[in-house]
Amino acid sequence: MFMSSQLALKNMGLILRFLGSLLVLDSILHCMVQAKVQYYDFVLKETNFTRLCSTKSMLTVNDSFPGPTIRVNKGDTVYVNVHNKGKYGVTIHWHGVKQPRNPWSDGPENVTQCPIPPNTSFTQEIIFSDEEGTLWWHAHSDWSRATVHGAIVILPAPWTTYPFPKPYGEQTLVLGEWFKGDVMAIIDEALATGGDPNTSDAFTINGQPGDLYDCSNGSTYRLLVNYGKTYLLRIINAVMNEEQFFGIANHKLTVVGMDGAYTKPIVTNYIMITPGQTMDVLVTANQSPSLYYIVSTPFADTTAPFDNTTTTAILQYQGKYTAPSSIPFPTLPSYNDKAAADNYTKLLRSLANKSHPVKVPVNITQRIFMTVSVNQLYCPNASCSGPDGNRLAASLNNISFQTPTIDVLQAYYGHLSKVFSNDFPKQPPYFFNFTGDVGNNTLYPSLGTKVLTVNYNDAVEIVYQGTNVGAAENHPMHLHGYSFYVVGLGSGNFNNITDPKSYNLVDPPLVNTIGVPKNGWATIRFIANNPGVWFMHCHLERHASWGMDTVLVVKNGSTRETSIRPPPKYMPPCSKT
Ligand SMILES: *[C@@H]1O[C@H](CO)[C@@H](O)[C@H](O)[C@H]1NC(C)=O
Ligand SMILES: *[C@@H]1O[C@H](CO)[C@@H](O)[C@H](O)[C@H]1NC(C)=O
Ligand SMILES: *[C@@H]1O[C@H](CO)[C@@H](O)[C@H](O)[C@H]1NC(C)=O
Ligand SMILES: *[C@@H]1O[C@H](CO)[C@@H](O)[C@H](O)[C@H]1NC(C)=O
Ligand SMILES: *[C@@H]1O[C@H](CO)[C@@H](O)[C@H](O)[C@H]1NC(C)=O
Ligand SMILES: *[C@@H]1O[C@H](CO)[C@@H](O)[C@H](O)[C@H]1NC(C)=O
Ligand SMILES: *[C@@H]1O[C@H](CO)[C@@H](O)[C@H](O)[C@H]1NC(C)=O
Ligand SMILES: *[C@@H]1O[C@H](CO)[C@@H](O)[C@H](O)[C@H]1NC(C)=O
Ligand SMILES: *[C@@H]1O[C@H](CO)[C@@H](O)[C@H](O)[C@H]1NC(C)=O
Ligand SMILES: *[C@@H]1O[C@H](CO)[C@@H](O)[C@H](O)[C@H]1NC(C)=O
Ligand SMILES: *[C@@H]1O[C@H](CO)[C@@H](O)[C@H](O)[C@H]1NC(C)=O
Ligand SMILES: *[C@@H]1O[C@H](CO)[C@@H](O)[C@H](O)[C@H]1NC(C)=O
Ligand SMILES: [Cu+2]
Repeated sequence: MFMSSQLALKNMGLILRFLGSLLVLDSILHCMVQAKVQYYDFVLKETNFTRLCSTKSMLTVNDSFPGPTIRVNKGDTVYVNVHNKGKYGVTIHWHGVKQPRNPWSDGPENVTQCPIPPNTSFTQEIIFSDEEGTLWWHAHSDWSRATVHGAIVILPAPWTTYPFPKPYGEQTLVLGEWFKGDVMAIIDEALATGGDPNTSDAFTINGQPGDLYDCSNGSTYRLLVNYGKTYLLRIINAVMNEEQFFGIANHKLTVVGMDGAYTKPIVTNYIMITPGQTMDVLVTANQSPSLYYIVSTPFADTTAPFDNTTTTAILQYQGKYTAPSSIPFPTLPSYNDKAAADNYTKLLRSLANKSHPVKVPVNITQRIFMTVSVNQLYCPNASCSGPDGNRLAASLNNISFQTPTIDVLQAYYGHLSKVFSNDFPKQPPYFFNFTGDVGNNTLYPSLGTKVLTVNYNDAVEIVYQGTNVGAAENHPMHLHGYSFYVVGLGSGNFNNITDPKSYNLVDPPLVNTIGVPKNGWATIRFIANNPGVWFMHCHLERHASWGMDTVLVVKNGSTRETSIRPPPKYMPPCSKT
């Protein structure tokens, strides 16, 4: 493939030289490498699946779990016509795709669109720009993303290649979560009682729980490899509520990319990957030909209930050998090993070389300090199932996000009042020892649909401060419409004098989701050069459901090219309530 395209390039060179006197070379070359347009149809419908000895009907795209992969080259545009043949309204989000000027196709329910009603369809235009590597798509309404998700593979642009030797093969590994019950019923029940949602019954790798669960060992996912070859594994964490440690027995992992951008290679025995993140990993099949376990276990540094089970797949060498009496199993950090998780996260760096330059904003024009908390709301007569008969909630800067019934984008673009307010604060209501003995400080948040507005081209810095209010844990914060540089991470309260001195402004990782350490902080920076309405939220689904969300509105610049595009002819309607 690579050889032949190199040859093609050489021949092209000759032809172009020949034509050179007649035509402008530049414009031919431009046409030749012009981005492709692709069309996909996604059919959402209920299908029966059997796992863990029982069968249930669940919503998937084209009867597959995980769903179909979208494969593009960098810079392509894809139209996906989403046909909803399910029972309820759904939306689809293209996670990590920046969608320049085009929030209309981004997807979060009642933020950029209302749900696609059953028996209707909605065509979304997915505009790729500088992303290269692995991203994914998932439903963005209620908890439907548990079963409605799939990979997005972004290959290098034509006639360019990876910043590492071309792997012999590549494979996507989607980490998922299996609930025996109906996921929509589970979140509905939790929101009705105010308590914790039921935990899942298994994790999965490419839809299969693996050898450690009942009725599962016959269908464990197997990754076939040839001795001596190197493979690119595109790992996607599509789990709902738990971060994951991942490793392969006896094999080193070399991390080369994350969230659709390249990283400096990290050689490691394990990775920690949060829901929402993707990691591209090279693995060389250089051990004795045999079978080796590929394992994913939860990282959950919390007192909240979580699924404490382990999913496995098998790395299987091709060829003749005697199968081992027991398959080697990797040693992964224990479920609450915060140090192991933080150590790994701190290793991440942008590739930052000549062909992959880094431009970290330094002259900050918008400074935001944002507390990230799990909270409670009073229930009449202490009648809820949360602590002290309260209802569990969550907040950013002490505001628990209330989802509107008309999408924020439509309201912003059409100047509708009373859908949202513009007063999301740039600081919490007051400062206290956020990560110590917090007492009742900000235990009870206020409610609102408040958005954070910045100007076009603002240099934005956000310090996320994890708090010990409610239940402290690692929070994977995700921003739509952007990738951002993570310039610093630390434990305890952020110190605005000393901590900025340790910022990495040289090669910080460029990501769309960052795990804010439990009772710690993370600082991100980006240039607000994508006008639109962009959701920001914790990617632990129960926290997002409880209100750990807000919306970033980036105003238009002064020209058409720096302004939000006009809406498509059709958007799914919001129901009159
Ligand atoms: C999904 O199914 C529809 C109908 O069978 C088909 O036309 C479409 O190509 C499929 N899409 C993908 C991505 O496989
Ligand atoms: C799906 O599974 C349910 C429960 O096992 C069963 O009643 C139903 O007939 C199945 N539907 C199809 C289309 O197979
Ligand atoms: C969708 O259309 C099918 C077939 O016409 C019909 O049976 C079903 O009730 C419709 N669903 C909804 C929610 O309207
Ligand atoms: C949640 O778990 C409880 C206890 O196992 C069970 O009774 C309940 O039916 C489950 N809820 C749902 C929606 O599956
Ligand atoms: C799965 O496990 C069962 C029970 O331990 C065992 O009898 C069976 O051989 C296993 N099947 C496979 C494919 O490993
Ligand atoms: C989780 O599982 C591990 C290994 O089986 C066990 O050591 C640990 O106690 C469990 N933790 C919780 C909170 O259930
Ligand atoms: C984390 O990194 C520190 C400093 O390099 C090291 O001392 C510690 O052993 C590491 N902890 C784990 C669990 O890897
Ligand atoms: C940042 O601002 C300072 C002072 O206005 C200016 O001298 C410097 O060139 C700016 N740096 C960048 C990278 O824009
Ligand atoms: C979104 O808005 C619709 C009405 O347009 C409403 O039915 C739905 O419940 C809202 N979704 C959420 C999560 O609040
Ligand atoms: C905050 O609380 C922690 C834990 O109790 C304590 O170690 C720390 O000294 C406190 N910090 C301040 C500034 O009081
Ligand atoms: C927190 O507030 C509740 C209700 O106001 C009160 O009963 C409780 O004593 C307070 N706890 C602390 C530690 O202040
Ligand atoms: C620095 O942090 C303190 C609280 O620790 C706060 O009062 C002060 O306003 C902050 N300064 C800036 C410039 O953000
Ligand atoms: Cu969270």
